[in-house]
Amino acid sequence: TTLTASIAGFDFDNVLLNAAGVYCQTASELDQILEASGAGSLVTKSATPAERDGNAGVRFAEMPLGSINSMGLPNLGLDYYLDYTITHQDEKPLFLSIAGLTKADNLAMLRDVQDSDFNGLVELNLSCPNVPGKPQTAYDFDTTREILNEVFSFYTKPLGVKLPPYFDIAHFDMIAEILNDFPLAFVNTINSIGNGLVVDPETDTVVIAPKGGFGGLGGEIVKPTALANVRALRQRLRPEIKIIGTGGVTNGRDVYDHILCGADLVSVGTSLYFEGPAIFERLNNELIAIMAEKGYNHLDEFRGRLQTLA
Ligand code: RRO
Repeated sequence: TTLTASIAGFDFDNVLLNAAGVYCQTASELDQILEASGAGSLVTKSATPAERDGNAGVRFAEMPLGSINSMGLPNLGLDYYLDYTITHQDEKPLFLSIAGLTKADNLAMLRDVQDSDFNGLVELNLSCPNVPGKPQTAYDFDTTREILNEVFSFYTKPLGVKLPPYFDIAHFDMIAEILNDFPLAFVNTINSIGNGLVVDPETDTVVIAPKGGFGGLGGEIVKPTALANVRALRQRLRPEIKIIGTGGVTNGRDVYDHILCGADLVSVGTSLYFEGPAIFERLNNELIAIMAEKGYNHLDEFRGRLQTLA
């Protein structure tokens, strides 16, 4: 059995990586994913041009079947993650995530990456739900097209976008029509389900401090939304645009389901937060067991082959 996959000419030993934001803010966390786990790749915490502390107070909490966060983009700044990925890029193909708070910041960071020795993949995060006053960019279709137009006027290295979840068939159609007009290497779907609200029944309070308790939902509870987005985009995007499936992965069957819906790689957020980098080896072993049971030797034998009912 082999678990190999590829995106834009980059070959991965297996499909797993962390979801941006989890276990990827410091070199020590990144090292654990890179050196001491069964992950096929990693993505760095979304970077802004300069270091940020993020939102104040308790900003991550467990909830039934998942997590809620309003981190507010705490990160060590683009240069830190650029240095890390350039240093380690000969070990595995790596993803560098960037999330400017403005279009100008995104373009400036991409110019830096373009001019650097970085030779991996960039994930442009158009879907952070947690910066007060900054809407999730990819819910604004005109702005999304405008940003991609400007990006691809000069950026020539492999690039993908991190998308927010969509909830309407018309929106799947609209975002796919835009994405198909650009030479994207991949899309990553989904970011957290933005602006959920969790109540603590003991205290009658919210569970995180920023934004009055509103935050992005992750974990098991988002799996059906994640699978819908992977499937809907696979049905609409040009085949050259690969898909990273993110959302609701806690076991090997969840990885299998993402691939069945069309994912090329699969990333793990909330469950990685709770279980740590040992989760990657467990997920790979569970996926191999499911494939063995079904007689599959390679992911190509079932990727995208979800059956529908008559
Ligand atoms: O840092 C965050 O609050 C954050 C980001 Br940038 C994101 O893209 N998704 C998320 O759930 N949290």
